[in-house]
Formats: sequence, C-alpha cells, structure tokens
Amino acid sequence: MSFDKKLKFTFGLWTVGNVGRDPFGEPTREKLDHVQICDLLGDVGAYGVNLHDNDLVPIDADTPTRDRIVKEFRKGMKDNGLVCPMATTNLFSDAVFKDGAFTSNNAKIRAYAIQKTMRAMDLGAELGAKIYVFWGGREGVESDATKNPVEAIKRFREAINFLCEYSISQRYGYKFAFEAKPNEPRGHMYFAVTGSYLALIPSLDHPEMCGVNPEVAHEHMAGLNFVHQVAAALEMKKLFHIDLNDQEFGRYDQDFRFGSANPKHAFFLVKLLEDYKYDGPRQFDAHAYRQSNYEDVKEFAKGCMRTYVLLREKAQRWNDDKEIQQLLRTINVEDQMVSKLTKKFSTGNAKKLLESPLDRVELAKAPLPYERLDQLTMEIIMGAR
Ligand code: GCO
Ligand code: MN
Ligand code: MN
Repeated sequence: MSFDKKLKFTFGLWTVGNVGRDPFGEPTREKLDHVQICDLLGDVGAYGVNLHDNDLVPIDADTPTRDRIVKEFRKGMKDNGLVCPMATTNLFSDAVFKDGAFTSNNAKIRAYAIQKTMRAMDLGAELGAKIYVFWGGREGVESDATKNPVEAIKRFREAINFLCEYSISQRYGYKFAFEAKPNEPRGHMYFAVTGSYLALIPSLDHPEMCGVNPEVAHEHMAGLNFVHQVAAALEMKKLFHIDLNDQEFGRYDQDFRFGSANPKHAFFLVKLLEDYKYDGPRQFDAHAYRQSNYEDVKEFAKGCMRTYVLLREKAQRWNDDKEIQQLLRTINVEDQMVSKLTKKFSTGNAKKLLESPLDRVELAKAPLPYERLDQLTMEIIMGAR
C-alpha cells in the first residue's frame, strides 16, 4: 500500500506505538521498539515518523546508549523509506515537570526544561527534522493560587526566545510550531486554544520562526470549530504543522482515527487544507482503540490516510459541482462600486459611503439558499453525488 508522498502523511512514534494504557487500565498491547514501529509505518505506506526525545531515547540513557539507539532508528527509517520531519520534547512525563516546564515556579526546573529541549533539538536535527513542536504538556494549574498567570506567559516567552536563538546559533533551521490544548492533563492549561498562540507569536523575538500545530481533538474538546482555528493560522501564514485525529465534542481526549467521529468537520478541514494548498506534514496524532491488536493498528493507520484521501476527492467533487458553483455565485453578491469605497479608508470614501443609498429592507431580500447548499454538501459526503 502506498500513499501520495506529496501529502506527507506522518505518525508519531507514540501514536501507532500506543500500548492502550488509559487512566483506568494497563496496556493491552506489547510495546514495540522503534525499529518495529518504522517497519509498521513502512508497511502501511506512511511518509514519515515523528518523535519526542524520550519516545526514542530513555531519559536516563548514557551517550553510547543514545548513539546506538539513534543509529538503529536511522537504519529503521532508511529501510522503510521514512523521513523525520518533526521532533519535540517530552516535558510532561517525568515527575520533575509535575508543575510545568517553561512555566514552572522553580527557576532550576525552567532551566532544566530548556536544557532538555536543547538536547532534544540536537536529536531532531540529527534525524533531519525541520519542524519543532511545542505542546505545553504540564504548562498550567489546578488552582490559580499556585502560579501567577501573567508570569507564566513571560516565562514561556523567555524560554522560546532562548530556544529560537539556540536553533539559529546551531544553524538547525527549525520552524517552531505551538500546539494548544484546553484542559488536559492540567485542570487549566495556559495557551488553551490555537488563537492564544497566534496572539503570542508577534510578541516573540523571532516571530518569523514561529507558527502553530493545531490538533482537531484539542479544539473540539473546547467545543470550538477547528476549521476556523486552522483558517486563522493559514490566513496568517502560521500553519506550520497539523495534528489530525478525531474526537466527540465535550468528551475526554479520545485521539480517534481521523474522520471517524465528525466526518462533516473532517470534510471541511480537508477541503480547507487542499483549497489553500497546505504543503506541510499531515501528522495523525491519534491511536487505535484499546481493543486492537497490531494488525488492527495497521488498519487504524491506513484508515487515517485513506479517509484523508477520500475526503480530498470529495472536496474536489464539491469544487467541480456545477450546481454548487452556481449557488456560490448566488450567495456571494459582488458590487464594484461599494467595494472600492470600503477597501480603504479615506475621507472622500467615507463621505461617499455615507451618501450611498443602501436600502436595508431590499438588501435583506437577497436569497440565501443555504439548506440546498448544505444538503448538496451532505450528499457529496455521503457518496450520493
Ligand atoms: C496530546 C498531544 C500530544 C502532542 C505531542 C507532540 O494530547 O497528548 O496532542 O500528543 O501532540 O506531545 O507535541
Ligand atoms: Mn492530543
Ligand atoms: Mn498533538
């Protein structure tokens, strides 16, 4: 099985390597090593593999062990034609990070988090990664008595500014991608939604290096429209990476197979990415059901990619549909005269606009056949058109 390499379908070591542990139960699958995971991803036709530092190298490994593991992994990648476009740091598992990493109340823990990230950036660079993801694993609180939320932003900014300079000084050429998540694993997470990072970026020393890595499940956990968050990132040229999965609204972090819970949202997401020619990696940050064995894990991985490809075909079908195009022309009412006036403020334009005969009662009569348009969309999604 193989998928178009241009779509850059990637999986984290932690995704297909997920052993089925949850807060209530022990693993249901044997742990695969890094080479076995490369073999699995090669089998299903993925383009690449991403990692946290400690998905590959144990946190307490000595240098010879680290180097041996990295060598094995590189061979596993090569044997399976995989690349490693993205790397990240585990700043959440170890007890030292129980109250955050870059936002910890302890200056030494903050320094350790930066040190650990520098080492993980070295590792990612060695594997060829050009995108570095920052997910704020434990950056948050259970009670606002425990941490100053203004200080937290300042601490986070300081760490990122430091690490941008580190990347530049090492000539790694990284682009940083921030990943928001609203309320897990901390009671209240800082930078809860993608828009929070889009607002932070212009205040950094190197905004040009920084963008976002939005994840479907994270915005859906917050009850938000993911497509709109991605659209904001795209419009600001800040969509550096994306985590695709699925999630029922209002539930725990489910990390379902892409498109399996909300196919309509998935359709509009794929359409957006394709219409705007997103060309970064499409990472599936999801995992198979706890009931699956590794044969079924492969079905999960193929399912993520296949659903994307199918939705992409459907998006093309939507764009080519004559009736849909006709409806779009009906609902988008253009007017050269007024558009010229509102395009840019001038006192002259303002005066003309104030004098323009815009009859609200007449304007409200323009037809908006949205039921028809949405039904046609549904028929395309359901395969009836
Ligand atoms: C989660 C996050 C993570 C991050 C990963 C890379 O919900 O746990 O999505 O899987 O994506 O840590 O930054
Ligand atoms: Mn997630
Ligand atoms: Mn993620």
